[in-house]
Amino acid sequence: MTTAIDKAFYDEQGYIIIPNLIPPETFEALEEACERVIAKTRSGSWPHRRTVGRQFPPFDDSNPDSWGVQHLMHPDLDEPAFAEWYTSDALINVATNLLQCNEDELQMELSNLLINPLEHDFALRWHRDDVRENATAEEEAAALALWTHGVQWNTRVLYNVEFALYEDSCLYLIPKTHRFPRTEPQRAQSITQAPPANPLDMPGAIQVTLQLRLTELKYQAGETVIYNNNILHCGAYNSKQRRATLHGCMGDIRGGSTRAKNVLQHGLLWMTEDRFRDRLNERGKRMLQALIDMKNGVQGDLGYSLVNQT
Ligand SMILES: O=C(O)CCC(=O)C(=O)O
Ligand SMILES: [Fe+2]
Repeated sequence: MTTAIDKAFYDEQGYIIIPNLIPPETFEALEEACERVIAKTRSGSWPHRRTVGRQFPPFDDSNPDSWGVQHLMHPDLDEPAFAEWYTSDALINVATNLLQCNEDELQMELSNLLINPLEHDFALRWHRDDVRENATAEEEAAALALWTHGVQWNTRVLYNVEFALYEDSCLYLIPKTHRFPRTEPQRAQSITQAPPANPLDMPGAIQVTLQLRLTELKYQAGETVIYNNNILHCGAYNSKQRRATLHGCMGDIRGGSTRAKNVLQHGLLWMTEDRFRDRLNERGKRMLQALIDMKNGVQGDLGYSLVNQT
């Protein structure tokens, strides 16, 4: 697949929409795999999930309702479609273009799925994934300057025509805030741990909508927003609106250990096991080795990027 990627737009705005990041021949397998892991998560047989009531890692078991499935490539889920897509030409091409690196420099990171909670609407506060809300403007500027060695994505999976009307409109972000500390009004609305009543009250905020698009009489599968996850963003989850959105990230090794806390806080010990490595293709194995090297290069427990509301 050759999608023209407007890197200049991404660098300036901090996000970019890509219409078709899932190759049509792999779509069905990916969609079916999503349905199965969602069912396991909802029934309680898959314990690694994002719990309603917890905005950030560590997630716990305090609520039976979920807004995400963690660790899609975990061997215990036994769904090879996820690793196949994670290492697909489509995704790798986008990552190497936006990171301006070689394929050999890519680092495997997170592979999760965002789903709608069933019982309650839920929301995340305005945040940057790896900069705390009480950071000073100087601390923000320093953290943002380092944050150029990774891409994060939300890729909408639902394809069935009956779901064609269901958009994913959960993500809000403020373009360009991956480059600048917050303005005073933005700071005032993001210093709190509480989610906003209306995300669009935030100065400069836009709502991102991922749809199933029909162009030239063909459905474009996997509409995606790629974003710098230190852009100021939030999420609002409607329990009535079906969501199945691949949510993951990838880094490049030139970032050294800058991404370690953000990534390792999700609990990635299982990725160091041979039984995971053995299931990957050669490209996947190389990317995994980069993650393991990063993990081995950091001392002790790095803790968590953000604090949950108590
Ligand atoms: O739900 C989303 O689209 C965003 C999730 C998010 O911001 C996060 O997990 O930190
Ligand atoms: Fe986030």
